[in-house]
Amino acid sequence: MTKKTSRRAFLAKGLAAGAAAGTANSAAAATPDPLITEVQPWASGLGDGVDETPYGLPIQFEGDVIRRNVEWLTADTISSINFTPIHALDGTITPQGCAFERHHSGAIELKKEDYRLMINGLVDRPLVFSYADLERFPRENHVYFCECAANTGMEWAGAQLNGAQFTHGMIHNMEYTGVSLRTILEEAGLTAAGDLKDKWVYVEGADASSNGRSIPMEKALDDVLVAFKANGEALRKEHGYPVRLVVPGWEGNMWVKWIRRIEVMDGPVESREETSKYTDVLADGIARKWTWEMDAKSVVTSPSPQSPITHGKGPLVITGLAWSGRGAVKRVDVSKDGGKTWETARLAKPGEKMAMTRFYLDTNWDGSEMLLQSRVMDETGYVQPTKAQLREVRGLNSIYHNNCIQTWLVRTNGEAENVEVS
Ligand SMILES: Nc1nc2c(c(=O)[nH]1)N[C@H]1C(S)=C(S)[C@@H](COP(=O)(O)O)O[C@H]1N2
Ligand SMILES: [Mo]
Repeated sequence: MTKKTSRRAFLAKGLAAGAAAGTANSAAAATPDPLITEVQPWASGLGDGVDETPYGLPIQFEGDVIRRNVEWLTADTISSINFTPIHALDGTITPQGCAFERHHSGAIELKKEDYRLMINGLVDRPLVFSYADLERFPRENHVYFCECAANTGMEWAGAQLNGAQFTHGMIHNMEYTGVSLRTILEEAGLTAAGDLKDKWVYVEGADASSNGRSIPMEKALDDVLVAFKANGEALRKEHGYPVRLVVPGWEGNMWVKWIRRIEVMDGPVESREETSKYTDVLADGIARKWTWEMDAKSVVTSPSPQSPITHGKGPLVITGLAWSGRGAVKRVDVSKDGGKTWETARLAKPGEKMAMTRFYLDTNWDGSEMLLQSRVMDETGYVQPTKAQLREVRGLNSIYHNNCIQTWLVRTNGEAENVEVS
């Protein structure tokens, strides 16, 4: 009850401030607005027929909501990375059309009819599945984020890329449909493997890079999915059509696309992707490995460098995304003064395990400079660290697994910039 009253009072105050600040509003009242008084072209003729776009694309005015590259990071389009426009999206589901892509040897085109998935190694009976075979197993639906371990990796040494898309856009969050890996492994039979505790699976893709990774059996039997749909439709070619692995909460590199083989083994392979890559060199030169889980992380997506404040002072919606590879997001705090004081943000929905959570701070901007930050806490009690805290433990040699608190300097004119606070 009291909550409701104070919220209404807040809105009334906010709107009054907005009207007082906005000269545009009073001008519109004095001079007739042709958008209201004149019949517009879109109202004086027919619109497009329903058959014009059998498969729809966004309207032309949304041309900003596209994947982008960082020139110096993408030498060619074969071994490539591009970024999700998180600054321009809301909610939590990433449309496939603008979701980031990371390929080690380009995106391959593989027909369903040509698709095969082999299960071999320490199984009772090695099996090969066609796509049609996979469709006959019981299916599951889950929303999960997929974050490249290199997301935010360019920010270790200092604030570098000017936009949430570039600092935090190696992530997408989709609803996957697929068969649990457990079901498929059990179909092949695991008694031959003996004690499952020390067993692993090695997963590889059908592309030339194969992107092979070792996954401990405990995870393989827990929540890993062999997925063939994302957001209700077939995977896009670039996301692994027709079938990819979904490894909830774990680094994107393990989400093998165009998955063709799963071998049950009695140890990890120690492949390229888990030794020379996706390990973290610490200050003393020793590298961490098996850093599978994505640590809890959050970022303010608006206002941000690509999404400045354009309406002046008054009511302001601060919003962003939070996620954790160890479970659900519990709480997100927002700071306007570089981490000195914090306000708890509103979660659009209660956090879900290994899925993105949208947060909002409905506030009133007085027009002064802000050092905007967000800080997530997950259900394990883990709190997102500052950059200084992370550097203290990890040094400056790292690329992967940078989950530090991000700071945007918002200027009095509403423009924002990537900065660091000490
Ligand atoms: N077969 C195969 N799987 C792959 C890759 C690849 O190059 N080949 N890239 C990996 C990396 S590093 C990441 S971050 C994710 C990215 O998935 P996406 O392209 O669907 O965003 O796929 C992973 N799976
Ligand atoms: Mo990645």
